[in-house]
Amino acid sequence: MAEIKEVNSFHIFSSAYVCAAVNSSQYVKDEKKEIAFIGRSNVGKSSLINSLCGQRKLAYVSREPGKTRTINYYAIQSRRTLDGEEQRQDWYLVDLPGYGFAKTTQQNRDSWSGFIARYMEQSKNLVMIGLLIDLRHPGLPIDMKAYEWLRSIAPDLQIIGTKGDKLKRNELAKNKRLLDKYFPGDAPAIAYSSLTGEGKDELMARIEGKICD
Ligand SMILES: Nc1nc2c(ncn2[C@@H]2O[C@H](COP(=O)(O)OP(=O)(O)O)[C@@H](O)[C@H]2O)c(=O)[nH]1
Ligand SMILES: [Mg+2]
Repeated sequence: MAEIKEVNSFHIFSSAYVCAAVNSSQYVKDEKKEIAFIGRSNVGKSSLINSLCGQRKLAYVSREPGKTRTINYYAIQSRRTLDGEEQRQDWYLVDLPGYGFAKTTQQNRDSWSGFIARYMEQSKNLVMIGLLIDLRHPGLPIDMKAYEWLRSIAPDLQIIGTKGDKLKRNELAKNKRLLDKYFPGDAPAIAYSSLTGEGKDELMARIEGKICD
């Protein structure tokens, strides 16, 4: 008989787009916890959000990435069964604007970091930031810079290596070790693939710890 995935484990059962904030007056402010994702444009952020939520088109994929600087909120409902009792959680997944456009000006960079910094300051219920890094390119200067900066202001940093399916097993293991070396987080890096779902259980377990405590 095929093994049945444990239905009692923590999982997302509902997700919906809420809004896109273009300035700090539009940040969502209520009592719900927030988990935010950040990374270089094209690193696989939208794909990760869709994969976590089990949806295909939840996260907006811009045809001109990097042009829209918005903070996108998704309302998430999750549940788990603990000691025979069902628990539900309401929280937000927050999609932060990508960084790393070679063509962008210093002024654009400053407005990007100001926007994110204001978000961090004002989001009292932000419990974790997922920093996405392409597993094929661990240690890019632009990611190192973002990491150094985030490390000083983020509440809890989880490094997520993306596009794991594009690497061979031994390369994957090697580059994951490099992520841990270059970007020490509050927990070890997670190797993720939105294509195969690899790393999803691990990331969900980490999110559970932040959302349910
Ligand atoms: N093979 C593979 N491709 C991916 C994965 N995640 C994202 N991509 C591809 O990378 C490109 C950028 O992804 P997207 O999620 O839009 O990146 P974003 O700009 O960070 O939101 C798209 O062509 C995706 O199909 C992954 O895990 N595996
Ligand atoms: Mg995106």
